[in-house]
Order: sequence, then structure tokens, then C-alpha cells
Amino acid sequence: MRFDPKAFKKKKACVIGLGTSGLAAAKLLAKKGFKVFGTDTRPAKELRKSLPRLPASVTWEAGGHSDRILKCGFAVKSPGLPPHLPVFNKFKAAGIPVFSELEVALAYSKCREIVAITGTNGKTTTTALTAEIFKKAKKKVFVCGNIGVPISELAPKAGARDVIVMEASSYQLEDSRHFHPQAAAILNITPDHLDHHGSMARYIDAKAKIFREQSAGDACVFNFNDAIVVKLSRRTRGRKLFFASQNHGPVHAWPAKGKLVFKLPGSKKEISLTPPALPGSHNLENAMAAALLALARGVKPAAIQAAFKAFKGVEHRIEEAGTHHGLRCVNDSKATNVDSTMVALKAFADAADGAAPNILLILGGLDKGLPYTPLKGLITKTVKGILSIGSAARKVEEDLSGLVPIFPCGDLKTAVDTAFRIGSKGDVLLLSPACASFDQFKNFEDRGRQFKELVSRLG
Ligand code: UMA
Repeated sequence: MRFDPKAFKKKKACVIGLGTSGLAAAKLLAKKGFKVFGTDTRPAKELRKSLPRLPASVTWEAGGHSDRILKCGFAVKSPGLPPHLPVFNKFKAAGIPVFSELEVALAYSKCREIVAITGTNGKTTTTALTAEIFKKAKKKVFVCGNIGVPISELAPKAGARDVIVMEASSYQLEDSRHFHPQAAAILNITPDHLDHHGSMARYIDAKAKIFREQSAGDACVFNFNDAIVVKLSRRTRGRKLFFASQNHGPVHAWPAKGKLVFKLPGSKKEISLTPPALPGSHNLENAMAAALLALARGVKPAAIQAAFKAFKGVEHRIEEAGTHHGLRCVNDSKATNVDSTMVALKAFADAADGAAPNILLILGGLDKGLPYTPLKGLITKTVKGILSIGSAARKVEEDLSGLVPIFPCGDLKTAVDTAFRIGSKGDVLLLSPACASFDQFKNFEDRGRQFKELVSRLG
């Protein structure tokens, strides 16, 4: 069922989860005249601290989801809540429809140009770069979604001629039934969030929802070097655009001689652009995806080139955090899975061009149930010592033993202290933890900011 505000007039809305997106949805629905009941598992004391002043029409409960939820006419689900929670069975049994925050937000948007980006890694950088391109094309751009700004907060403000550029996580997509972006991209798919989705097949199906409602007039950008993504591309009805590391097969973007080359279907002309000055081949992929999305929507190459030139990357993604005590400190806190850490190590390996390993790598955090062993090859090439932290430390130490010295540090401060003690001039101190942050931090942003503070204070 599509969320039609008129169909639920005078009904009470239940917002499940009062985090960033739940709060934004509650405020939006209250503004639109609904009575809203919010429910969250966090204790009242904690919740009260994070709740801003809510409109009088919003009531809430803390410490769990009671049967008060069943007095509502419809419910809105925060993206991070797994769909198999008992609370959703209660709604189902009571015949109360549950909508995703994404679809509720878009029901209130006039915007006719939605550009959405998903993938296991690279989403945030590609979203930020895509937004930059549309801005250079003189469009009013609303950047939202998993990037940190709830869709409910921004999408309703976007006008018909504006562009919404959205980072869409598998969580946001899995609950979507009618999401229809005019241009979409799937950057890559590797195992992640399997605890939430239950299986790799379900994770892939969630990602595929980004193009499910697309038709021939829409475009979907795919990574030709990713076998899972290529297989998925067969399911789209939209116009397929592929990027790859080489010009082979049905490819529409590829790097060549320091440039990025684009050749759209039906066009004889090649477009050659200088890529953004960002480290690693993964960033060439992100740039190709962003440019293909823009080209598909008719943006001129000059605007893309201007954005490439201006773009300096995003916070917490291979972000330079200064040189302290002779150590080059790099914040890659956004690396919340093994694959993402591999991307960072590969970027350093490419730049080192065979030089001796010089990375002190901070690894660990909240474990996601996947092995760390895929890191072995890159660790041997680039890392001189591992500083393990967080609740995953033991598993990190077991999975990666015997390769390089491992220093069990427990927490971030001890890891930074240890690095300054054992590191030599010219080494790199890299926080690229391959784990979620929630065991010791509020989120990966909090972890990244604490890292930057620690290196500048202790350094
Ligand atoms: N909660 C319940 N019941 C439960 C479980 C949780 O009430 O059974 C409550 C929690 O106590 C908390 C709230 O639900 O108050 C959390 O909701 P949420 O997990 O949906 O998180 P939000 O704070 O709304 O943030 C979400 C995204 N988080 C997730 O999807 C986990 C943010 O992405 C996003 O930036 C934000 O919406 C705005 O759109 C973060 C993320 O970690 C960056 N995303 C994952 C990732 O990138 O790997 C997908």
C-alpha cells in the first residue's frame, strides 16, 4: 500500500524509533496535522536528553513498545529497526499498515527529480559529489538520507524543479514499495548488515529496490567490475549505464591516462574529464558513478568538471587529520566493515607503490559477525602494526595473528597513545576499524571526531 496522507486523515500516527529519522518523521506528521505517538526502547532519561522540544500533538513512550501502539491508524518505521522485531508482528496482526520513513517523507515532496545512490561502500562520497555536480549545474539541491540528514526533514522542502540527492541504505530501501528515483546507482555489493537482513540474498534484494519502480525513461548506473551488481542489472527496466576500471564490454565510463572517459549510449562523442583529487581507485569509481548520474539527467560536462575540481572528499573517509609527532594521521572512521577497510588499505598500497609497510592500523569496534581474514593480504603489504580496540578486539587478534605485531589497546585513547609511542617519523596512523562503533561511541562520526581530537591533543 502506498502512503496516501488523505487516506489516513484524522488517524493517529505511530513512529517507531525516535532517533534522527523517527524524530524528523514525527515532526513532519505533526506539522501536517496528525496526532503522533512516538515509541522507543531507550530509557526515558536517555531519550529526554536527545529529544528536542516536540509539538504538543506528539506524545511518546520510552523503554519499549507497549500496546499503546495499537491505538494508531498507521505506523512509520525508522530505517535501522530490523523488520522481524515482534513489534511489527503486532502491527501485522492488528491490520495496521507500516510505512518506511522514506516513503512517508516523499509523499509530502513535490520534487520530480530524485537521484539515489546505494552500495555497500562509497555511498556517502558519491552522494556528496553528485550533489556538488548538480549545484554546479545551478540546481537547488537537497542532500539527505543515510548521509545523516533525514529524508523527512528535507524532501518536503524540495520544489518541483529542485533535485533530491539521496544516499539510500539497504535499511531504507528494504521497506520501500513505491520508491522511484529518476536516476539511481548501485556502486558495489559485498557482505554487510547480514545480522539485520538475515541473508546475503535479502541484502541484495533490498539494494535492488532502488530501481524496482524505474521504467525506460529512468537511468540506473552499475559497477561493471562487480559480479553481483552486473547480475542485478539484468533486473532493471531502466536505461543501464556501466562504469568500469577499463574500457571493455558495454561500458560507459572508464579511467584512461589520468582522465575519466565517458561515452553515453547513442552518442559518438567521448567526454574526457580530470577526476577529483582524491586517493584510491575506489574514488575514481565514485566519481564515474556521480558523473554518469548527472549526464543521465542532462547535466553538462563543464558542471561535472567544475565539481570534480572543487570536491575535497567527505569527513571520516580517508580524511587527513594532520601530522603529529611525525605520524601522518588519517581518519577513516566511516570504514564500518571489512570491505571498506580493504578499500582504504588498497588506496595506500597503490600510493606506496611497493614501499615498506608503514601503517599503524586501528582495528576493531562492534563486530558484525564476519571474518577479518580477507584483510590479510593488504595488511602484509601495507601495515607494520595493528592496534586492536573495542568488543571485536579478541576476534581481530585471532583472525589476524602471525602477520604483524598486534597491540591490544582496548580503547581509542590507548591506541593513539600507543601509536605515538611506537611509531616512527613518516608512518601513517590510520583509524579504519572495519567494525561498527556502537560499543564505545555514539556513532562513526563520534568515533572519527574523538580520533581527530585525540591526535591533535596528544600529538
Ligand atoms: N529503537 C527502537 N526499537 C528497537 C531498536 C531501536 O525504538 O527495537 C530506537 C533506538 O533506541 C533509536 C532509534 O530506534 O532511538 C534508532 O533508529 P535508527 O536505527 O533508524 O537510526 P536513526 O537515528 O533514525 O538514523 C538513521 C540511520 N541509521 C541507521 O539506519 C542505523 C542513519 O544512518 C541516517 O543517517 C539517519 O537515519 C538519517 O537518515 C547511519 C547508519 O549507521 C549513518 N546507517 C547504516 C550504515 O551506513 O551502515 C545503514
